[in-house]
Amino acid sequence: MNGDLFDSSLPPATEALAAGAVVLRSFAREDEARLLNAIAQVIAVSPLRQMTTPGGYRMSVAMTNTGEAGWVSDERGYRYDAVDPLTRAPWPAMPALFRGLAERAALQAGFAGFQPDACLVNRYEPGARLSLHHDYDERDATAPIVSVSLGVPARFLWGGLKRTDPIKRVPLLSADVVVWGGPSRFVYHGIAPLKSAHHPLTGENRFNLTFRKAR
Ligand code: MD3
Ligand code: FE
Repeated sequence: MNGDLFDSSLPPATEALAAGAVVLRSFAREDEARLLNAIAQVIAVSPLRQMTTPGGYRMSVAMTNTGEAGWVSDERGYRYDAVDPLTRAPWPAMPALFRGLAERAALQAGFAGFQPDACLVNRYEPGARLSLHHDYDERDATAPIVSVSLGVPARFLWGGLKRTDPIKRVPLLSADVVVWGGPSRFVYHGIAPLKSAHHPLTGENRFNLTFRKAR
């Protein structure tokens, strides 16, 4: 029973979601509190803000960035910019803790040498959602995207390469890390409206970090 060297009753450390997509459950557990502290420091410099889509809608998710490049959206479109349009200063430098976690997660998923230059910070309050989209503003299509979930659980919506492909729902819990590369890099995805819940470190909120190689 318990004498097995590899106890098959334990959940796998890495679980393949689809080709190129790997879930590392609880991968950020030991860093959770420090990651949230680092997020607070980033927000003190480049505040969270609800951006406007090119179609004129105000996003329910509040965002900021760290790194040499930051993702921005306004009525002119989506792009990466070295300067925060709100502060007119460069985005805060990517904390070493962020970078190290992203590199280790990518390596574990089979992407050695991942060097993110952008980290988008998303904050979900109850009811906030991210509608179905795909991320194709990044120049290097061979680099994966690494995402880190913190706080209140979310339901990740996982589609296919076409907007009309069927959608799976995958729970993402605090400290879960997902690496999206290869054929999964350009799938449609989103986050269902956040349910009211409480997390000891984030209260009602969920934070998500996405590490990208933007340029
Ligand atoms: C799959 N963020 O910032 S993380 C985004 O939880 C974004 O805030 C969501 O989608 C969030 O663009 C989902 C998971 C994620 C992020 C980027 C992906 C999955 C992805 C890019 C390609 C494929
Ligand atoms: Fe996305």
